[in-house]
Amino acid sequence: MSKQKILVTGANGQLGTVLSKALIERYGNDSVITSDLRDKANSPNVHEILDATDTAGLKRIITTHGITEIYHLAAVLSAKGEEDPIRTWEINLKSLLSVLSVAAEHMLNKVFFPSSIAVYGGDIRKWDTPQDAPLNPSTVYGISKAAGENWANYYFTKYGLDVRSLRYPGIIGHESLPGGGTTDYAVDIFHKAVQGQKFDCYLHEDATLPMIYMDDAIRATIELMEAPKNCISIRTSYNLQAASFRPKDVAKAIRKFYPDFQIDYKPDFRQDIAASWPYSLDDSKAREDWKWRPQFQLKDIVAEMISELSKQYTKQGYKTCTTI
Ligand code: AKB
Repeated sequence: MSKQKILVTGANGQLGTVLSKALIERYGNDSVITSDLRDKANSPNVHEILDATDTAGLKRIITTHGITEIYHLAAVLSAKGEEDPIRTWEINLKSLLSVLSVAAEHMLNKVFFPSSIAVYGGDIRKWDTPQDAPLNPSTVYGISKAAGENWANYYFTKYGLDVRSLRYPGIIGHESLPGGGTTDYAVDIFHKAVQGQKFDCYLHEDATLPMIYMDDAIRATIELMEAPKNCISIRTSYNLQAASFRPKDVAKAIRKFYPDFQIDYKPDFRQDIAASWPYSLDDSKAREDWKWRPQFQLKDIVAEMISELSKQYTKQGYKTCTTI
C-alpha cells in the first residue's frame, strides 16, 4: 500500500489553516501538501500555488507528489458568493468536479468535501432539522453545496470513489479569520470585545444559528475521514451539530468577561440568509455511524476565544483586561 499523502486545497482559508496544521501534526510534514491561490509564508511542509479549478495543475500536483487523499476546502462562501453568483457557481462547482474527476481517474483513496448548513432553506423544520429534510438553498453557495453533495454521491456510486462530507455549521476559531460567510459575526465579535471595541452586528439579535468550535470541527473531520469505510452510510453529507445560539447570547456571555462590552444590531442582507438556515441540526446519523460527539458549548467557546485572543493581542501590544 502506498504511503498516505494528503493534498489540502484552500489551505490558507479559515478552516484550511487550522486543518492543515492538525493533519501535519497527526501524519507528519512529509504526508501533507497544502495548496492555495496564494503562497504561504514559513510553511513547514510543501506548499503549492494552485487554482483548484485548474484541472491540469491539480493533475500535476497529484502525480508529482503521489497524492492519495484530497481535502478540497477551496470555495466562495455564502455572503461573498452573492456578489457574483455565476462566478461563485463556477468556482465552487468547477473546482469540485475537477477534484472528483481527477481523484477517480487516479484512483485516490479518499476525498473530503465540506458541505454546509447553507444547503437548507425554505420551509424546513428549523430545530433539529432532519438529515433527509429537503434541500432548498437560498444562496448560490448553498446551491453549489447541495449540487456538490449529489456529485459526491454520484462519484461514490458510479466510480466507487470514497468521498466523505460534513454539513458544517458556522466555524468559530482564534487561529484564523473567516472570509465572506454569514456566520462570520461569531468570530469578529470576539476580536472587537478583546480589543475593547463596540461591535456592529449585521444580524438580528435573535438570529439563532448552528455553530461549532474549531477544535470540534477539526476533530469531526479527522474522525469522519478515519472511520472504517463500512461505517459510512451517508454519501451526500452528514448533518453536524455542536452548539446553537443567538448574537444576544454571545454578547451576554462576553459581558461576563467584559461587563462594558457594547453591541449594536444593524441587520443587512446577511440577516435574510441567516433566517433561511436551520437553528440546529439532527446529527444522529453522524453520532450512530462514526460516534460524533461535540465537546464545546457556548460558554466553553467564549472562554477559549477570549483567553486565546487576549494572549494574541497582548503579544501585539494591546492592553486587554478581563474581569474573570
Ligand atoms: C457561511 O456562513 O457561509 C459558512 C457556512 C455556514 O457554510 N460559514
